[in-house]
Order: sequence, then C-alpha cells, then structure tokens
Amino acid sequence: MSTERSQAIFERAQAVIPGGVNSPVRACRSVGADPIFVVQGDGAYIMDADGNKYIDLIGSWGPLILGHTHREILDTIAETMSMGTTFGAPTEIEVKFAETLRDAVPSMEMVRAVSSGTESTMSALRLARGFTKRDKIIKADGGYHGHADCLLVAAGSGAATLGIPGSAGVPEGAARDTLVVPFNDLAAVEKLVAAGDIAAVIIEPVCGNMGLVAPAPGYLEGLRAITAKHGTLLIFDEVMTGFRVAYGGAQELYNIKPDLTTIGKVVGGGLPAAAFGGRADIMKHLAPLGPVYQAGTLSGNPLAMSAGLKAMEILARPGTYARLEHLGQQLADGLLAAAKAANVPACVNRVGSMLTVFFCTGPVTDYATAKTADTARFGTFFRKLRDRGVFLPPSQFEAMFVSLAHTDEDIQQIVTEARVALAD
Ligand code: KE4
Repeated sequence: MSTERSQAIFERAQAVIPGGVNSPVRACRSVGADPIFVVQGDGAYIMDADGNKYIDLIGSWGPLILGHTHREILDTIAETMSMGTTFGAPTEIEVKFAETLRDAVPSMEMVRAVSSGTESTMSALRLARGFTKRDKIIKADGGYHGHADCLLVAAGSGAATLGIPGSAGVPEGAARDTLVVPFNDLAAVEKLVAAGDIAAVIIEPVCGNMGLVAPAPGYLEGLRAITAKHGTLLIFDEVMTGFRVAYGGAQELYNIKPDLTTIGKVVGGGLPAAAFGGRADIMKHLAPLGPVYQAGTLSGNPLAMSAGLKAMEILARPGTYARLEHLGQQLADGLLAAAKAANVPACVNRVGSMLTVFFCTGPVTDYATAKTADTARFGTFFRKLRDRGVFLPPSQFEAMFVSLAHTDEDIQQIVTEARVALAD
C-alpha cells in the first residue's frame, strides 16, 4: 500500500510540530512505523491521505464508542453551532450535561466540566488535597492519568515507593508527594495509607494504560475499605472506562462508590470535553464556593457539551452494552485463537469493548507482568495488520477499542488478517 502522501505530510509536520504529532503516541515510534495522516472517518473505518482504508481499533483512544461521523452527533454539533460555540457565560446545555452525568454516575453528586482528562485528574487531586489538608497521593505503577507534574512520576526503586520524576521538567518537589504502588496489590496500599497523611488514591479501576489490566477480585472493594478507614479519598479515574465498560462506568460494573470520579473521552462525543465530580461536601470546596481554585476558558463550552450529551443519550438506549460485550468477546476470542494457531505465546485481557493482546504467556495482572510482553513482536503485528487494513493502537501498552459501528463482519475480517499476520 502506498503511503507517499502521508510521508510527504509527515516531512512537513516534523518541520513544525515536535515529532510531527500533537500527542507522542501518535508518532508510532514504539512500533517502528511512521504515522499515517487521516483524511476521513466513516463509522468503524478511517481513510488516510493515500486513499488506504482501515478498520479502526483506536477510536481516538476511546472517545469514538459510536464510531466516526455518527449522524446524530454531527447533526447535534451543527445545530448547536447555529447558536454559537462558546460564550464564557453559563448555558443550560452545561446544566443538562451535569444532570445527565450525575444520573448516569450517581456518585458524582456534583460535577465540574473541563476540557481534557489531564485537567480533570489534576483538578480532582488539588480538590482532594484541599479537602483533606494532606499532601501525599498514591497512584499505581503503570497507571496513566494525564500529564500533570504530580502524575508524571515513575515508581521508585523496589524498596522506595516515593515517586521519582517520570519526565524531564518535573521538579523533585512535584514528584516527592506521589507514592507509587503495584496495581492489584492491596497490602502495598494498606501500608502507605495506614501510615497516614495520604490525601487520595487515584486509580484506573480497569487499567488501560499498561495495556488492559482488570482489577483482581476484591481489589477495588479493598481500596474502598482501606481509604474510607483512614480518611483518604478514593478517586476513580474513569476517563477511559466511563461509559465504556458500562453506562455508569467501572464503578457500576464493580459496584464501588468512589469519593471522586474523573471522566473524559466518551463524554466529549468526539470533541474536547471532560469532567470531574463526586461527593457534594467535597465538591463544594471548589471556587467560587470554596478555597480550592480551578477554572477554564472553554470549560463546559456548549459545542462539546452538546456532543457529549447526545453521546450519553445514545449510549443509554437498550442493548448498547450487550452489543459492545458481544463484539469485544468475538474479537478477543478470535485474536487468541489466531495466536494459538500460529503457536505464538499470547494472552488477551478484556473488559467489555476494550482489550489488549499481550505477546507473553501471562497472566498479565500489573505493570511488571505487562512489561514481560514481547514488544518487538507487537511492533511487527502492528505493521503487518496496518498493511492489511487494520489500524491497531501503536503500542503494546495501550488498549484496543471496539465501537458500536463495528459489525460482526468487521471483527471477522480483523481476526482473518490477524491469522495471516501471525502465521508469517
Ligand atoms: P487527556 O488529557 O489525554 O484527555 O486524558 C488523560 C488521561 C487520563 N486518564 C486516563 C485513564 C487516560 O487514559 C488518559 C489519556 N489516555 C491516553 C491513551 N492511553 C490518551 C492518548 C494520548 O495520550 O494521545
């Protein structure tokens, strides 16, 4: 397949945008490929500048659970545009968005809209620190919650759980109060929380940023009990899992009530919008009511709110999550069978319509085990599938996303191409 036009655009892009992309993972460096430049989305498919068509399993990293160019979403955006796109003054659409979000996720008694997942987690942590008057936070090794300084923290050496900067430019001081524990390890959390002075534990209830890793039975319940016992807030980062693994997110699926929730991706309906929310007594500490400052020029802009509200309305229709479960299961079973047929060591982790194929025997239960996967083999798999018209997320440590626009035939096609790619 020709990639001439993408290559030419990529040359220009690299001259003016660092790495030629506006978000690092899109550069496809970890899978040994150059990015393609997309010119059109259409349901489950994307087309690139050279006219190549792909079945899309990225879905913009989660937002496009309805697929590309969904008619009702585009019509809603067009209708809202006729009234204007943003005012810097409140509109009723933002209230409807917050009411709908609260009805879908009852633990979010109050809601504040922002423009990205990073903003939602950064704000939720500041709120947790302001509310508890404690400074330390705990995150999981391999958990990703956006690029706020205090969250770009790598796990310290084995013994030390004190965070060390995970990126250049993150000052020691910003990392010092972030403690890092293995996902699915309750004892590690208990030890740190019991020592006191922990404002919050922030966790992806289903991890999607180390590849997909589900919570072990009892893990989330344990986090809930441990944090409640010590006055530490439990923050579910549902930016990826919200409206993805269930209408009410992972907290509905696993029946856990966090103190705060961050949410994004799907709730923007394909436009930049995210939110955070939770217990009213905590949320009332936010400006202009309380002492915790948080703000945003385009927070709650009517255009993104209308797209997100329409997406939530569509997802509330009967059968949505049964369909997503069916498609996810078909894909996971097919990919695993393809690996077995090719005698390639692999395991597949899946929750609903988000899944990851790890090229290792598994089980993959945390970041340490995820890192045993053969990333070189994943790179080859990515490139072969892309040449055969299937667009995987360009990293072993990301999740694939199936949408309501994917058909059974699309899933079968992906599995067929995977069989060929793995047989080589
Ligand atoms: P954004 O700031 O990228 O909107 O959201 C940050 C974020 C927060 N929490 C979770 C659980 C997330 O997965 C994310 C962002 N996810 C990545 C994909 N793994 C976005 C893709 C990218 O960085 O380009």
